[in-house]
Amino acid sequence: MSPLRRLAASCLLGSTCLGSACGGGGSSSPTTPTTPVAGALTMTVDASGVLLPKELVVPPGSRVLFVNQSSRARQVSSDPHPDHTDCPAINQVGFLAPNAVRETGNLNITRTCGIHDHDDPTNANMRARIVVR
Ligand SMILES: [Cu+2]
Repeated sequence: MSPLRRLAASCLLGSTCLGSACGGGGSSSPTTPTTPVAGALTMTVDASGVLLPKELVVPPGSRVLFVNQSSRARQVSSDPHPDHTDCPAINQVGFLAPNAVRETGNLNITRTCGIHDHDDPTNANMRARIVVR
């Protein structure tokens, strides 16, 4: 069996198909996924209303998917509240209905981007940050 075929076979059988062996996860890919994929740059509001992870480190030029698994709508915004000027690309997510998935713009500037729910700005559960570096 060729090495290539063995790779393919192990990917079908194994649970470790997220590594470089199976490709497709290249950071240079310009494709924009429409559904969250394991290993993708994703932040999720879980069912209990907690935005996770609390810190996500991404390279410049990245986009991050926001997924709302909670039962109420969110207004995903860059810090500082209420001006939202630190990382305007995050404001592109904006209104996020329950079960909605939306994407930031390109996070081109290396800096730390605080995130909050503009409709609930003091809710610590909805605070997190993206570190662009
Ligand atoms: Cu705000």
